[in-house]
Amino acid sequence: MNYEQTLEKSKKHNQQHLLTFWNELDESSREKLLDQIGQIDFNSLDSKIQEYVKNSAPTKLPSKIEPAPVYPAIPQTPEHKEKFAKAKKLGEELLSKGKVAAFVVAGGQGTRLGFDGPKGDFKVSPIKNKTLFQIFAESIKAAGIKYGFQPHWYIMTSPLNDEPTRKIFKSNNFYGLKEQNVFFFQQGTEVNYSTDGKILLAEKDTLATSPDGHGGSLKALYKSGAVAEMKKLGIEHISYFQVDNPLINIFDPLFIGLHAIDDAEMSSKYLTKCEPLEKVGNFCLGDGKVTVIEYSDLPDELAYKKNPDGSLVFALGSIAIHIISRTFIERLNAKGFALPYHRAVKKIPYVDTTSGKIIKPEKPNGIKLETFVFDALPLAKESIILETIRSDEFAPVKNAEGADSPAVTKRMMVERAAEWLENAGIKIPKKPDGSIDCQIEIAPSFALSAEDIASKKINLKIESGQKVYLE
Ligand code: UD2
Repeated sequence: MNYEQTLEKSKKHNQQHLLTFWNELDESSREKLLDQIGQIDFNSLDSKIQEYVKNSAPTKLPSKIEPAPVYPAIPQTPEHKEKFAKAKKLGEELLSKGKVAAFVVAGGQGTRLGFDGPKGDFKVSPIKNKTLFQIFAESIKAAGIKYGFQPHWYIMTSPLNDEPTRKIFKSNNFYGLKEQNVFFFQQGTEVNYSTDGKILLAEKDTLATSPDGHGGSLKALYKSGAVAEMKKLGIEHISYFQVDNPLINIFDPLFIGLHAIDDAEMSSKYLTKCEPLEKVGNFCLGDGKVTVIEYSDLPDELAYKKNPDGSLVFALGSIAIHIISRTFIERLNAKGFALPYHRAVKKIPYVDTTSGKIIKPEKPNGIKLETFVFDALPLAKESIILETIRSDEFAPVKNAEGADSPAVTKRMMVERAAEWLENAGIKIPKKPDGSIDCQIEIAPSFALSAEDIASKKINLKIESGQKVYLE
């Protein structure tokens, strides 16, 4: 679109303020601005603003919300026992044939942690101070060796952190992975709005934008060519995880196998919530479909609802661990699909179109729209949910202090390592209150699971206060 066409389109949709500074801009700034405005989908803009930007009503919930069926972590019936054994074997086979890729969403900003830089570069391991990226990379490499395949890792960044993320990998020699097996791609962005539905300018020639949420990964995987590459490589399943959780079991044969045996398109792991309002999504059956309702959207009466035995009816916490079939992403993108937007009221710096000055607001002044990956679950023809155990697989680093802080994550890393060793008969020194009286860090190259340790028959004596690093 040229200037006249852009002005006309913008006027038609009440966004002509975007061209306020046209006369002040040089040729390249003008081109840049026209290009950005040209990327706006004006056909859907008005309804999007009406439905999501101006409308602060809570997210629409399904009319019927029921607990979702799940697989427990430990099979309880003979049928399940048999199925789990088969699934695990199948998962191992799929892994050894290189049919599964790792995929981390790392486009977020990590604002709550107060860490300046890509969150994956945050140092978190208790003894060696390894970063999240290093722990994931070492786990991926170790799984490749364990199951005998060439592991591929897909990393989604955003325009905010793409360059620094790539640099970090380069300067760390890809943490021992093959450079050609690590595929970076950027997620999309969404423009930001004032509360009355005007798109904000970040600069006189630049629209205010932000990453489009981890739901954007389902489009970005496709658009970036990652999915096409996977197809060429024979990769069928994608192991999706978040950048903040160093305990993630990236290549879990049981989970992969159950997903494959049940012909699922998108599967999830859950853990039992530790309290009704824990800040994790809730797996439910929404109008008969597996659905996640975010903690902030689940009505209190459901969050607190109890079974006769006192347990929570809606106790299935979503921890953002999924297996996604490659063909599911292909199917969604070939037909075109849209995930619902979630609205966040934020402080967004903007250019005041009257004064031309950049305003850095002290209070939230605008709207960012994001999509969430779990909103794709109801679009899947089949979807399974497998229980995982918190101490085994979930210790996200989110806040600088308190719950989900680095201190908690480090402690949980030590506790998991201690439990794995204890299971293998190694004595762990404890304080009188039962807490662990030593530091232990297990490198992924040494073991990826309790089973790995048990099979090693190690002989180890740990003294109180000792630091033990196993690699
Ligand atoms: C997420 C889930 C929550 C629970 C929890 C577990 C949502 C809305 N909630 O909460 O239900 O599962 O995690 O830890 O997801 N990211 C991107 N691009 C974006 C935004 C986020 O890549 O545009 C990545 C981000 O880098 C991180 C992950 O998505 O790896 C989660 O983002 P978050 O920290 O904002 O999610 P949180 O803690 O609100």
